[in-house]
Amino acid sequence: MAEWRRSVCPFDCPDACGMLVEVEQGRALSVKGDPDHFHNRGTLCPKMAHYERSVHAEARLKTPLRRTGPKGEGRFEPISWDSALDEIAQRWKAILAQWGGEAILPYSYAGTMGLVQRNAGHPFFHKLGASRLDRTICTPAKGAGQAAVLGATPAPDPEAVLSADLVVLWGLHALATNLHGFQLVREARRRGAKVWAVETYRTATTDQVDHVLLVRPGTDGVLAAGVMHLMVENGALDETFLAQHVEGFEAFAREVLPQFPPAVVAARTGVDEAALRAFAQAYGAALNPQIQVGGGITRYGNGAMTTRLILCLPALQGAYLKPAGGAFLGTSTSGAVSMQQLLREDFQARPTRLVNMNQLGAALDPGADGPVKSLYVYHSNPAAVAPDQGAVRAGLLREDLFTVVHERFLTDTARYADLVLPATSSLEHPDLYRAYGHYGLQRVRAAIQPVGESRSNWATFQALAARMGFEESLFRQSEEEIIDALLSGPNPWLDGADPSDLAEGRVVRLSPPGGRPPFGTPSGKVEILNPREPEPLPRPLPSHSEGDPHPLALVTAPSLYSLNSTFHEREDLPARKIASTLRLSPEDAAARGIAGGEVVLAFNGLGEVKLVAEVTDRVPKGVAVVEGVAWSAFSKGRATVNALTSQRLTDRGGGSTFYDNRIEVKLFPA
Ligand SMILES: Nc1nc2c(c(=O)[nH]1)N[C@H]1C(S)=C(S)[C@@H](COP(=O)(O)OP(=O)(O)OC[C@H]3O[C@@H](n4cnc5c(=O)[nH]c(N)nc54)[C@H](O)[C@@H]3O)O[C@H]1N2
Ligand SMILES: Nc1nc2c(c(=O)[nH]1)N[C@H]1C(S)=C(S)[C@@H](COP(=O)(O)OP(=O)(O)OC[C@H]3O[C@@H](n4cnc5c(=O)[nH]c(N)nc54)[C@H](O)[C@@H]3O)O[C@H]1N2
Ligand SMILES: [Mo]
Repeated sequence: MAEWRRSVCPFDCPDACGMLVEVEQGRALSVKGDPDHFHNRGTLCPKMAHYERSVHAEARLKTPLRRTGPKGEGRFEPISWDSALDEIAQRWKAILAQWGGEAILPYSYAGTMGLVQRNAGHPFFHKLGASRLDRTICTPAKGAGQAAVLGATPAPDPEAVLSADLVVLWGLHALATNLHGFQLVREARRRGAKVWAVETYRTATTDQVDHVLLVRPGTDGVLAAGVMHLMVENGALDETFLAQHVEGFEAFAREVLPQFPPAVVAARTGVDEAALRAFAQAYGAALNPQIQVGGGITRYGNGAMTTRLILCLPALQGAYLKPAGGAFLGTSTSGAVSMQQLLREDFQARPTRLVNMNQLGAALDPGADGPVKSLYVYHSNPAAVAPDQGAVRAGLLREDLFTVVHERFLTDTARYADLVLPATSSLEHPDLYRAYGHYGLQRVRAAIQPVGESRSNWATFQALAARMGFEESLFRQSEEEIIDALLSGPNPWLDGADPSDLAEGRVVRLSPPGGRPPFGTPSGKVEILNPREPEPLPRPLPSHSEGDPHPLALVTAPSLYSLNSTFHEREDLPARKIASTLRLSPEDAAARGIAGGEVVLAFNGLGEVKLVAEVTDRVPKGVAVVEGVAWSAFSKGRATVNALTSQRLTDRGGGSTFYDNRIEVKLFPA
């Protein structure tokens, strides 16, 4: 008899959807959205609707593996856990003795968002004295820009958007990346809100909005300044709000905005003057607008500054005190669970060096300061998702680098490993989940037995700790005990939550403290002028690639049918085909003699990638688009899209600049 168990989608998406799993004899037969979950209300995205196909995929790793062929080729033999763990401990002890702990580098990101499994390596690597990884591959520039203007001001509830009369999706592919947040936007639209999208090309999201502004990649700061220039000109300002709750508006209006009249803005952004005026008019006149800021604008050399400029718009509008809250950049629930008891920074003898994860290629360079002799990768796939793939893969090829990869599948990264360890999927281990798109917290038990000999991140680090002789009692606690500890003690975020809901795996609503005003900045105001920033007044910055002579801006956007490099194991999803496709405008294709379906070479100073051209007027001239991050195995050539992206960082926050690269394209020589 099958029974239904509660679980959560573990992946890196704002929604953290509640799911029900149909289990029979230790196998997951099917999944469906949990109808009792307040955010996803019974629906799942197309990727997760058949999660059981990923969990029980033929390609799941079932035993530890040792490499038998050259690095990168993917030839391995099965070995036992004991011999894998012994070998790791022996190699690491030798490296510690000869090179010191900093020669060992952990590399992880967000294969699972569960608080225990995601952070399972921290106490271990702190104790080991390994190099620390600065986990900045996603959108820290957005956080830095937000912090500069709003400090720690709590985000509005996601449902606040239902009251809005105008919504702007700014660099947010909500239909793909935040489906259930987008359902709220669609509901607001049904109630009469006008929805605008600011994008670089036409997406499935822009098909469902009222107005689309296509901006030249990386120029949104100029666009925002141009809108504010017109708001000043139109007198569409909330003078009372500006006087009471904003720092630095006069200086901004005097020193920055005059440089951005419509003609200048149209020329730099590619948005024509009439559209710019219509947007400024609509935004200025709205009674209760909300801007949703996505990741798209932040993956540029100017990402933090662009975020600051966009967040000035609701200040001029007075929207920050209106019911929709002015701006939504995701919920901030990091205060909800105190993680120190798991992270254990106190296990470090001293803070070791910090390696920016976007610069893995540089860190693995044999000439780098302080060599990396061993890399331990868990729930991440840097050979595919990290920028400057050529440098990353050259590093992974080093014979003197001892690489261990803990994975569910033989990913591009795992193919370079000396040892591969099989990982559980989220249905096979317990965890605790919070979201970045709603205020829910959910505790999940394992729904099925581990597939094959796979072990969870925590169980693997426990075994490694035992091999390394670490005696701290934390390493002997079970996952369930750690979750109990994380949930114990007084916690105002859990006021009103029923402990039995948590214990039984139902989602509970968190109560985030605070409201506004005052705003969570030192001045208590919205800080257009922030004296603690290197640039106290926001003013548009050029992106890194402005001036790069390669003619096409490469936007490596998210795909509806994958999540970064996850879900490419699934033949039933079109992820593989999409990630191998380069979309070009008819003008750019014609100028190069390229027709749809032809194999092309996209290249720049960093590398070259073989892709299949799709010619479409949904992409404007001067832009090239690849959606998703492919696996080499399902690509035209070995290199995939990140062979074209650079290790350069954002202006603030040390973030990735995946969209800030230029390329040229030519027909692949027959
Ligand atoms: N289906 C699916 N869902 C996902 C993911 C996925 O890969 N697939 N990834 C997950 C992760 S890790 C994250 S961080 C989030 C990110 O999700 P989002 O917040 O949506 O951000 P991005 O994916 O960076 O990009 C959103 C859009 O920004 C556009 N864009 C690029 N450059 C610019 C620009 O200069 N200006 C403007 N206005 N727009 C620009 C892109 O074309 C893209 O459509 O989504 C998560 N959810
Ligand atoms: N070109 C380009 N590159 C990008 C992006 C882009 O937009 N364009 N987006 C970037 C962004 S926003 C992000 S956040 C990063 C994401 O980078 P990653 O976090 O590395 O994301 P994934 O590609 O999803 O790889 C996660 C891996 O974890 C494995 N996994 C899942 N669960 C577990 C588990 O419990 N234990 C273990 N050990 N493994 C597990 C999965 O099988 C999968 O291979 O990629 C970045 N790369
Ligand atoms: Mo991300």
